[in-house]
Amino acid sequence: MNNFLSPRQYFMSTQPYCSSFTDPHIGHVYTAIIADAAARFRRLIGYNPVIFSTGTDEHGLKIQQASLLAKKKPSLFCDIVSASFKETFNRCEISYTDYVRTTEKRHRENVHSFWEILSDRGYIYKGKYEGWYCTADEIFVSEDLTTVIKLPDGREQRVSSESNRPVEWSSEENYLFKLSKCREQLIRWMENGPVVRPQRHYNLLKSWLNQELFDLSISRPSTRLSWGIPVPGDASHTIYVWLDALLNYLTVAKSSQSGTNNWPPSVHVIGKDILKFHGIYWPAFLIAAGMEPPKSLLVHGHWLVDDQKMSKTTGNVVSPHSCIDLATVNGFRYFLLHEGVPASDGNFSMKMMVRVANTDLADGIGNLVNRCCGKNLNPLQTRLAVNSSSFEACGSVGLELLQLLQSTPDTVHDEYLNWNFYKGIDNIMALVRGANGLFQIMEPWRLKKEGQTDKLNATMAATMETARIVGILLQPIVPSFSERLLDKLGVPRTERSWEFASVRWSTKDQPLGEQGPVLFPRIKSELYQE
Ligand code: ME8
Repeated sequence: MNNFLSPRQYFMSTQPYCSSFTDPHIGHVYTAIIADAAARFRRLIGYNPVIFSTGTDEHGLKIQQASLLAKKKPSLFCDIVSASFKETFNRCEISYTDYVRTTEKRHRENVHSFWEILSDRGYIYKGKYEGWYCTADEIFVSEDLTTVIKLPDGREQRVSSESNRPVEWSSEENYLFKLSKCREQLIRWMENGPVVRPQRHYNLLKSWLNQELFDLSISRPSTRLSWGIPVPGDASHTIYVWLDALLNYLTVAKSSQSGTNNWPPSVHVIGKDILKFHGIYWPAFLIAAGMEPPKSLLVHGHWLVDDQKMSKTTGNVVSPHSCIDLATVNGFRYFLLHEGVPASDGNFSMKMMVRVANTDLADGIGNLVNRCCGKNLNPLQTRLAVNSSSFEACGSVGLELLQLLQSTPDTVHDEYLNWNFYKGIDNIMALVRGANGLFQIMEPWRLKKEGQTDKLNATMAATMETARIVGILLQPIVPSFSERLLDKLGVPRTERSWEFASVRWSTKDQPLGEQGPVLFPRIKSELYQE
């Protein structure tokens, strides 16, 4: 095992979510679930503290317009939306340590002091900005990155080529940030190591940095944008929403126990569409302020739904709540982390989620635990002491399982560390298949009937040891499912950290915990059966 950070502290964040959507969709919670799995894993391997922040990004023209449409004051609109995001994250068992809202006082103060630092260091000047602005993306877009499309009603509309969202012409006096001055230092930051993962996003960032960087408008006249943080000393201008939003990470660091001693963050977890903001603007702002840029970025792909992009117009936006109602939070998290591959887009379907959860959680792990803990084969309700002869007595399948148990925790450790949760899960499921296979071959129900107690006990001990290790390894993926699994097995809470995820010879049987309801009842939904 190799731990890659010293001192053992970890600061990670998801981007704050944009409050113009009233309710989060599965794409929004995906970032938080990836970050949560990573944070929980770091805690299991002993990082302390793990600062894990998320929150809502609440300013900007997009939100100003959305609240107008909802006939609500922006502050009330944001209160409602932010509460909805927070509640959803809680339901998804996101173990954040700070939930930051960009409308908070601590954030406003941080933005003001950062602006003043940039200004004192000569990175801000006033100038005329003319160009296309995309409100949906909250970004100025140069003309060559726009295209004109024909709308269904025959009208023409200029859109951003990257996002396909409408742009409008704007010509105004703004404060500008000297982004052009930061290019060399950004390149040096990039060359410092694998700061951006996966590789394809690193390459993309490098290709952007090979081109000229233009100065960036960082304010809008408050006559156009009133919902935001005013420029210090010039209330006629409001600070550009991305500068405001990105600074949330610093707000969190400043308000955490050891303050900016935690700086820079270990990783920001973001979706692929906001790479430019986190990979160019954000490190540039920090470099300009004389601060260190983040140590790394983890960029994930997007979820399509039944092979289509999620959109309100198509009406295929999937709510995390409907997924949790159907498959529980564990089925939902398991599916996203099992099917999601950071380097590419994933395809979501309720049917697939039901199939994967039923196969792995109900039939695979649930079945294993039922067999081990059921009164039929385990009348004394104990977790039997395990030693090498438990595996030897089960013949070559037993020895194969032992070998797998000895190598899997390290493999899973490395896969989790490299953000390959799906590969980690595959390795864990190989253990589950191994233990269920052992049951099939050893036929403990037959051993019991024939009075072959030694072999029966060996089978039970080997499979329960596998279930214990599976429970520990799965904690970052499906925390409450693993907790119940380990409770059933009677694993003390003090013995659930990563160091306990290895075969532990013992001489003493342990009592099982309360059995209670089955671990993961099969999802029986006619609508989603294949
Ligand atoms: O970008 N699949 O907020 P946001 C996976 N407030 N992820 C998706 C997705 C999908 N289909 N759709 C969106 C913002 N996302 C800003 C961030 S940071 C200082 C400010 C992801 O609510 C998207 O990639 O528009 C992004 O990472 C996150 O959801 C929030 O998007």
